Amino acid sequence: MILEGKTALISGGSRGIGRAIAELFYAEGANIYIMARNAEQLGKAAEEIDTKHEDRVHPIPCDVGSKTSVDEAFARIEADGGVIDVLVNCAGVNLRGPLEDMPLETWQKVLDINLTGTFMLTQKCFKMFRQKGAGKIVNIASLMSEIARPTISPYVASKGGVKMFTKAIAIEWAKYNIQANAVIPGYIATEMNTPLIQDPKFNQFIIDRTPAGRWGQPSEVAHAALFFASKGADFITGQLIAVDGGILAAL
Ligand code: GCO
Repeated sequence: MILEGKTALISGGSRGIGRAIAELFYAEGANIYIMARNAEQLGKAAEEIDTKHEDRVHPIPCDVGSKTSVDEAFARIEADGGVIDVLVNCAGVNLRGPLEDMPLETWQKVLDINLTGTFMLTQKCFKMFRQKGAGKIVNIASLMSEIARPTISPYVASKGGVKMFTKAIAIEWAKYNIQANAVIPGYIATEMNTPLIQDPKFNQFIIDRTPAGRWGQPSEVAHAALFFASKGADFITGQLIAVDGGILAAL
């Protein structure tokens, strides 16, 4: 098993892409901490992911956009004796609306969760990585790290930031045997994208513009994250893999 004996922390692990990553990492033998804001949903997800009842999935309620909450969450992980080998920054929100009317609070919230949350979790894991003499960070970026689409300006800005932050970590911590890479999911059928899937015009637009002719599945993104988390990627850092059915290649 690829992650046997490893401990992974996955933010946004109760739903969507984060959930699929947690399931795959679990199947590959990892001990897992999952974070999400909704404690009830998170607890339920942890039970469901731990299909073998091995007590290998630990729910840590956390709002990654809040420093207090992140501090508390890490205090819990430390008290639990958890030392992280692999951090997956997957917690993310997308609040849509025209740029001219975008409230500052909306901008701030998206940036706090998607970008500042990634920064805080990354920084928190440093000590643990140093303790182990190695570390892996897998950031979940987005097609919107590369291209933009109207009405999601905070999301686009945050994901552009996640891409460049990944490179910043990679070059600064390579000397510590810490690798940071990012996955670029294309259009994936998750809850976050439900409004888009349910909009017949948008749905058709995505199908027409994706060379593969369909939406992607969360599990398809998880396999790219697993590769970056694996030993096979020990000399790969600061890189991005798009899991997008060919969208970027077609531009
Ligand atoms: C949107 C979507 C985004 C994209 C994703 C593509 O509004 O465009 O909600 O979440 O699906 O980021 O990578």
